[in-house]
Amino acid sequence: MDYRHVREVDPAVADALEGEVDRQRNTLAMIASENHVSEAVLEAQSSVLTNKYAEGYPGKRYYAGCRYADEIERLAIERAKELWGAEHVNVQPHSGTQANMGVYFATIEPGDRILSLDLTHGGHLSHGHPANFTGKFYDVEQYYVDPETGYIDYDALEETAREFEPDVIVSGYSAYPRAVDWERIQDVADDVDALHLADIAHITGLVAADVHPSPVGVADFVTGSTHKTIRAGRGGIIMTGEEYADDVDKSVFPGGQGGPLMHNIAGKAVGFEEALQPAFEEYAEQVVANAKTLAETFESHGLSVVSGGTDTHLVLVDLRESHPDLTGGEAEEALDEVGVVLNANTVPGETRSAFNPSGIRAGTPGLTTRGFDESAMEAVGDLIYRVVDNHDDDAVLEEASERVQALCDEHTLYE
Ligand code: DSN
Repeated sequence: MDYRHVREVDPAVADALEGEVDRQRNTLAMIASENHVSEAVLEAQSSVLTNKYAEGYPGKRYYAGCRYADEIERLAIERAKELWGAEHVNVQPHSGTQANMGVYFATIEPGDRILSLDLTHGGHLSHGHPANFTGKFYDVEQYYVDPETGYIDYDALEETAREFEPDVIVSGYSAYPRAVDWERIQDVADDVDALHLADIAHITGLVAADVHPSPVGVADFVTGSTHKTIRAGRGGIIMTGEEYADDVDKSVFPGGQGGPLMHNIAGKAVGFEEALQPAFEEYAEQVVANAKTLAETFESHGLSVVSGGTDTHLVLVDLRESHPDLTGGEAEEALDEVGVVLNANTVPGETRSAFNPSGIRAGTPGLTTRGFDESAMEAVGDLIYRVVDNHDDDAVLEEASERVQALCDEHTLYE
């Protein structure tokens, strides 16, 4: 990758950009929400569309000169409809959180009630956390996973919904490794006269490839991010039925955003086109197969995997049983030192703080993009275990760094 124009103007930023390319090439990106987009998506995202204002929607813009912006946004919408089977799609949200905001602003008023999964059990900030606008604007109640099984406690969710009478029930999660029973949650929502928002940010790609059940056509609203498992341009997306189309569109623009990031929408269009190819289904299947292998490898070493495995792209490890004196933050740091980049994460029944929790979360989308298969993933799982188990042994860390470099060299990126 060549940043020669940046270098001429700004060597400091050019150095950092080249450093980042180097970092991505020579480390294992296992943050579950990250991936490596193709060079085609990168080109589209860094295109001249960054210069263009296009408030409004295709065919109904507030500025002139939107011919190509219209063409690209229409392509992104049509491809998204084909990928997820949605009746109506809005590709303008700048992020997954902005997509959720678009749905809330279209449907509820400040003071209304949201029922969502607790953050420490796998929920998301934008589902009602007190530090987020959702926690400040709305009256929020939480549901939980069963602490014994790690699966969503659907019966308790139903009971809470009857007592709390929410206006919106949010499903879809950021650290929940199991398939979600969208129909069950929709039934609860129907029973208590609530709307159902399914946030598939993490699993958009898995749903598009049919390797995870789809909430589209089940939930009233489906939101997602476009740069995680779907591997397209960075941003968010909202899918809904025709009955909510106008409200959602008005809520995104002019309700919550101004000019759409047309260069990112170009990146979304290109990534969606890639995801429509048969190879993407193979990719998504491999993402899940790799995550299952990772979970099995961890368990074979005696690490406690939340819910006993995974149906998705992520594995959540609770370190408290196997390594009671090691925090997730310390594990994250030791792994980062050897080039395995993942994040410390809260676990169900968290006893430490959100800043230094008891677990680690590992995802397989990035490594699968680099061509890692089950046997390579087993090697990664062994390596992670060794580092966690010997986090203060310099010789082990040195050997692990060499192994990471060898794996990166075998699975090249952005050549
Ligand atoms: N930051 C993302 C994650 O890691 O889950 C969600 O926004």
